Order: sequence, then structure tokens, then C-alpha cells
Amino acid sequence: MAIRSAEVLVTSPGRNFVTLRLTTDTGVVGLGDATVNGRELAVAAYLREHVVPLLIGRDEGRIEDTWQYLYRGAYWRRGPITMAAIAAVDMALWDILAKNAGLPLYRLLGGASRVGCLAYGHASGSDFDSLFTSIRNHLDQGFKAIRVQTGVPGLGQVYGVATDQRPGQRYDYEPAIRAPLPAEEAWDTRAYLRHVPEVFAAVRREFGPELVLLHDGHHRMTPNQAASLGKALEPYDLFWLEDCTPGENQEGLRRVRSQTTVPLAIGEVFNSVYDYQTLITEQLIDYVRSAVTHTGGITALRKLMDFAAIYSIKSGFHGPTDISPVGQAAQLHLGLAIHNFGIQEYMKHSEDTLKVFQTSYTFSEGLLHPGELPGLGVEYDDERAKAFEYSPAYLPVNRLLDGTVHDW
Ligand code: GCO
Ligand code: MG
Repeated sequence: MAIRSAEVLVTSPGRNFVTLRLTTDTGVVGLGDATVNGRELAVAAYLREHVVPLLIGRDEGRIEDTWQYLYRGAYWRRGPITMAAIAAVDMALWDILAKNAGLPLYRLLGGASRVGCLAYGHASGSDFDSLFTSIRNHLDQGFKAIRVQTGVPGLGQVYGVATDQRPGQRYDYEPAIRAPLPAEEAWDTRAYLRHVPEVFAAVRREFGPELVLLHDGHHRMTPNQAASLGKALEPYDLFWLEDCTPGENQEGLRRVRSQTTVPLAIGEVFNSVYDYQTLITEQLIDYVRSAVTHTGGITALRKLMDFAAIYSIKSGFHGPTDISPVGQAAQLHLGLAIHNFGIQEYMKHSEDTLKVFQTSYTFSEGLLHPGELPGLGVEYDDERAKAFEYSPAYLPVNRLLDGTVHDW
């Protein structure tokens, strides 16, 4: 048995996605997500030019061997483009293996360790009123855990804050803007640090102590600033403070960790276990934010989570809408199976996206479940995909008030 064809599919139903479709000589189809937001065509070319030719004729059951062949064989290691390409192949091979076995993937990964995966949604608002409305909308949809982001007084549009909180309406911000150049946003860390504790105080006053609350610092602070924000947020019992500093400086997290007990989550821009080595062995974080899509697939993320488990570190896989429904399904199967699952980010995809990618995962009473279809449980509709042509989209750029480019 062997891989007969490998196709790279680029479509844009609401936002851009890159999908790898493998078909075996017995006609079994596997899907993998290779989307890197704002740099989609780089992965598509990597796959088309350098990976697809290596896949034809390979035994589709040799998942570990194929992973090592693509990773070690390329010589050039790691990096978001390489690891997303490997991830797509890996996901598609697991999809095929589980379909051949007639089982939902999570059963091959050891079976369910829980009834469902606790999900958190994104609430946001430019002021307290719109934020509270957005939180209520999420509660109405059944969310038990909510990420809270707000505008900062004196600044304009802030990344992660939806522009539309009309009651009852799900917001679907697409931060990657379709234009020849990225949008630019203004940033002032001192104003942000003054404001955020007030926001969480107000949210706790309004919604009480039970609600699970999270916050994303989006790499904008220095270790010292992050330590001070962590301390200021301790009274509000956060589930986590995410990306408080640019995590590639792993040692910087020692400063944060030594100063505050706020749980820390990091890693959505990481792409391999090596990005976590110090963070995990020194227990400087509590949650791994990697997505299956950006970390070399199920094979690699499962090993990373086993390594993290030794240090009591749990999962919090990255799941905004730029992780395609294929990538989201893959991490739901993994999350349901591993013992050290923590929480799953869940931003519902747009209707157009879900027309192209037909999913079988469900959300109910705050929990996501990957469903019981064999494989990943996602199908790709070619006809519908054709209607959504790719156009370039860029994530915004952050500048301090004096014009200096800043982390975001
Ligand atoms: C999150 C993230 C996203 C990313 C986006 C970039 O925690 O969900 O920070 O909003 O910025 O995925 O492509
Ligand atoms: Mg984030």
C-alpha cells in the first residue's frame, strides 16, 4: 500500500488556508493543515516543490519514518514553514491510518481520557460595556472559559479586540488584513499595564469568582513588565497569562516565574520541542500553546506533551481561526487522548469556512469533542473551495507611539 497522489489545496473561505490531501492506491484520503497565517504560499511552495515528489509511492503506514525522513532528510531544521509542511503530511498520514482502522483517531492515540475538551472562547470589547456584552454572548453559547481582551484608553484599534459586539452576533475578526501592506497599530505598554488589572477587577465584580478567565499579552512585555502584570493580576485568579514576553528568550521567563504565581502559557509561535527545553525542564510555564499545525504534527506534539507531562505542564493548544478545521480536529483528537490536557482555544470558523471543510467535531456545555467518524472526521469540498480564491493577507504591525516597531 502506498501514497498515490499528494495535492496542495489553497482556498480562502473567509480567510486563507493551505491543505494537503494524500490519496492512497486503495483510494483512502487523508487531510493535513499547513496554514501559516500571512505566509501561506511559502508553505504551499515548500510542499509542492520539495515534499510532494518525495511522498508518491511511500508506504502510508510509516508515519514515524516519514516524519524523520522529512525532518532529518531536509538537513535544514525547524522553522515555521518546514514544520507546518511536515505537520500537514503527518496529520494526513494519521487520518489515513485511522480510516484504515475504521476508528476515530483519538482511539489510536490511546482512547479518551475525558468526556470532552474544555474550550475557551474570545471575548473582547473596546470598553467595559461592549466587553461585558461579549462575555454574556459567550456564556449564552455555553462557554465555561473565556479569554478577555480590551481596548486600552488612549490607543486606537488593539489587536485581538473585535470591532463588532452586536448582541447575539459571533464576532469573527480576521487579523490578517487583505491589502498589499500590513495595517499598523499603535501601542503603549505603560497604558496597557495600568488598564488591564482594572479590567479584570471589573469582570470579576460583574461575573463572580467561578468563571474561568484567561488573558493574552501577545509578546508585548519585557520580563520585568510581565512580572509586574502577573503580580497585579493575582487577585483575579486567572487560568493563565499567555505570551507575556517574546518566548524565544526562554531565560526571560525565569524572572517572571520567580516574581508571580500567575499561571503562564506560551508557544503559539514555537515550532519544535527545542523551543521549550528550558521552559519545560525548569518548569517556567504551565501550558504549552503549540498547535498541531505549527509544531510538526501529531507525532511531534504528542512527544512534546509527554515530555511536558513529566513536569506537570499541560496543553493549551492554539486554536484561533487560522488553524484550519483540519488542524483543529487533529488537536481535538490529541487533546481528548493525552492525560495532561489543559484547555483548548476555540474560535468558531465562519460559515464559508465550514462549507468547504465539513467537520464532525461538536461543542456543547463548554466542551469540544472530535466526534466518532473514522480518521480526523473532516472532509474537503473541492467544488465549494473553488469559489474562494486566495488573496494575500497580512497580520498587523505594532508601533510604539514614537514609531518604533514593537512586538505584538
Ligand atoms: C491567539 C493568538 C492569535 C494569533 C494569530 C496569529 O492566542 O489566539 O494570539 O490571535 O495572533 O493566530 O496568526
Ligand atoms: Mg495568543
